[in-house]
Amino acid sequence: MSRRRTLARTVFAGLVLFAVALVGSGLLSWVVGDGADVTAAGAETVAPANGTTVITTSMQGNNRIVAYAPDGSVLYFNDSHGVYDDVDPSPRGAYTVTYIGTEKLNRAECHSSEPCTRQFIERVNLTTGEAERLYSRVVAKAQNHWHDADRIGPHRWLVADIAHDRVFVVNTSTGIETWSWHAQNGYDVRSGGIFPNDWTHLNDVERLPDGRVMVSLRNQDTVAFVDPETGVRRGWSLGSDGNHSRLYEQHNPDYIPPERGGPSVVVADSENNRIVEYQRVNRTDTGGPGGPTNASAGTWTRTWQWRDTELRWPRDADRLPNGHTLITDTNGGRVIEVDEAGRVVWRVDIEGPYEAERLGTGDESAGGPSAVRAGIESRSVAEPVAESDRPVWEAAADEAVAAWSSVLPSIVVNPLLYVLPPWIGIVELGGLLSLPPVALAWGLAELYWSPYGVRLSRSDGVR
Ligand SMILES: [Ca+2]
Ligand SMILES: [Ca+2]
Ligand SMILES: [Ca+2]
Ligand SMILES: [Ca+2]
Repeated sequence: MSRRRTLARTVFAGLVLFAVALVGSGLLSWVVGDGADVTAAGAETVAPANGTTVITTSMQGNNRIVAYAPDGSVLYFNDSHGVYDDVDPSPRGAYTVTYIGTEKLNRAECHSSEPCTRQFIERVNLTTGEAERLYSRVVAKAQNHWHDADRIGPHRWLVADIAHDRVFVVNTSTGIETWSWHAQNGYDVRSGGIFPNDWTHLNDVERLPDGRVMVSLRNQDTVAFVDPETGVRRGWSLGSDGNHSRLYEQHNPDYIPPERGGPSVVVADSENNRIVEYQRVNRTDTGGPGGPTNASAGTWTRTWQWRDTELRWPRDADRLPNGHTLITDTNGGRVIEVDEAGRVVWRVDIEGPYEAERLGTGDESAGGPSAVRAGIESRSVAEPVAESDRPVWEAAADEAVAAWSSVLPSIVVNPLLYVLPPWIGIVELGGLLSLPPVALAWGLAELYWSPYGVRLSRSDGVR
C-alpha cells in the first residue's frame, strides 16, 4: 500500500472522527447539562439582572412560558397550552403579564371538516398562577396562529391577525371590532409568501404614540406604518420585498420616538442573523395623522447592529431604559442582555425562545433610548468585543463556525435548526452535514484503489 494512500485514509478517518465528535459532544453536553429540563436550567450572570425576565418559547412540540428571577432562578413555568407567542407586561401588577396562546382543536371540537386552532389573549399573575382568558377566536389550522396583540386601553386590544393578513382593534368586553386594516389595502398578493395560507406572515403590531400603527409584514421584508384614517404611509416603509440587505424576514420591530432619540426602529433581522436599528433621518415629516405623506420626507439609515457567532434566527430585541438590549436568540437557544459596549452581561440558555420581556422596564422598548442618543456601539462577528481577553482556541473556533455557517444560506439553515432536536446547534449541524460528503469521497477513493475499481483511462496512464 502506498504511503500516499495511508495518508489519505488517515485524513478521511480524522475528518469522520472530528464530525462525530462535534455531534457527540453536543448531545453529551445537552444530556449532562440538563438541557431538556428547563426548570433545572438557570441564567448565567455576570451581574444579576435588573428585574424578572419572562420568556416564551415556540418549537415543534415544545412551548412554554418561563419567568426568571434576577439571579437566574425559575419563578414561574407553564407549558399547558399548545403554543405561546408574544408576552407583555400588564398594568394589573408588577408580576402580571399577558400573552398570546394557541390551543389545537380536533375536528369534533371545532365542528369542522379539518382541525382548527383556538387563539387567545390570556393574563396571568406569575406570583399566584391565576390566569384569565380575555379574548379568543377559532381559525382553520391551515391559517397561521396569532403571534402578537398589544393592549391599547381598558378592554381594547390591537391584534396582529396573521391568519387573515390584517390588524384589528377589538373591545374585549363586547367582542366588537372597532377598526381594521387589511394588508391588501397597500400590498399586492403577488408580493411576499404564498397566498392565502402564509401571504404576509404578519407577526407583530404596535400603536405608536402619534396614533399610527406599525405592522411587521415578515414575508414582504417590510415594517409598514399605517395611518388609521388614510392607510399605508409609503414614504415611511422600512425595508421592501426581497431587499434582504435591509431586512430579511424580520420579527418584533420596536419604535423609539423622537423624545428618546428617534424616530428609530429596533428590530430582529431574523434571516440575516442580526439585530439592527434604523434611524429616520432628514426628518421634516412628523408622521402623525394628517401630516405630509411625501416619500422624500425622510429615509432610514442603519445606526446600530449586533451579532455574534452564536446568533441564529433572533426573533426579539428590546432596548431597555439603561441602554442595554435584551435579545431573544431562537436557534442559538438563549436570551441575552448586551450592554452599550456590546458585551453580554446576562444570559439564560433556553430552547427555542420566541420573545422576552424584562419586567419593570416597560413594554418591549418603551423607555429605551435610540442607539444614537445613548452612543451604543455596534458589534459584529468580525469585530469581537475584548479580543485580548479571549483564548486563542475560542477565537479560532468562532472563525471556523462563522466560515462554515456562511456556506449555506440562512433561509435553509434556520428552518432546519428549528425542526431538528434541540441539542443540534450550528456546530452539531456542521458535523452532521459534513459526514455524507466525507463518507462519499472516502468510498469513491476506496473504489478507485480497489482491484475492481473503475478507473479513468487517463489516470491509468504509463507515468
Ligand atoms: Ca412582548
Ligand atoms: Ca407588539
Ligand atoms: Ca421587541
Ligand atoms: Ca420583547
